[in-house]
Amino acid sequence: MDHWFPESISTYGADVDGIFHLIYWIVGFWFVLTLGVLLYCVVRFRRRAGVPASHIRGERWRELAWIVVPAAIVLLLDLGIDAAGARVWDHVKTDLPPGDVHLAVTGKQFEWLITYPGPDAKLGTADDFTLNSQLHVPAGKDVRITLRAEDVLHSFFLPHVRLKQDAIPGRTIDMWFNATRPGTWELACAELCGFGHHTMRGTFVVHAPEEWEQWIRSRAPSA
Ligand SMILES: [Cu+2]
Repeated sequence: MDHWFPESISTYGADVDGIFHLIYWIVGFWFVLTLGVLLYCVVRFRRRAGVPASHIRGERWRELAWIVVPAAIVLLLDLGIDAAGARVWDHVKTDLPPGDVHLAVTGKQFEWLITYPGPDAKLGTADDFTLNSQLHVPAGKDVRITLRAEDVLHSFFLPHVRLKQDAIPGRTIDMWFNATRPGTWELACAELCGFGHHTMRGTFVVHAPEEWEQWIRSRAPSA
């Protein structure tokens, strides 16, 4: 079933996919089961010539059990999904590591402004530089991104990393990921943000660690 998804290249990608599959199989099982029972009853108890309908008076406790027992099972399964989901949510969205590399990203109509710290690895200094919709990171490092929006809602989306975060005007939101596989992937805006929304598709390059320093130095403004 993994062919539904783009390749996963982040440390937590498999955890996020695991939650999807957990929900998929639980909901899928109940869907098939309930529709199966329904179809069975439709066929088994259909009207037939010469067979009179039987009169059933009903039994309160048995009927209650039909409702209460499946409801309890579904509730327990839901609590299981919540517990598993909360574990992954905390790891991805709540317990942010400080980050080996820190970038600032601003979404605006219609591009991502991505500010890099330059060779000194510090944001807010003279060697910072900004690129349009080109996200570069080193492989195997915790990347921390401070996200803002300049005008309307956008959504910063790295499908291969399994990271999606809304960018909200007036708010500063931190997020993180660790991309393990070098290559060129996709950066997208996942919130319909206006007429040029589709042009917010950018490139996302994961550099091998030894290439990274060199890349940062080659792009930094010469002092
Ligand atoms: Cu957008």
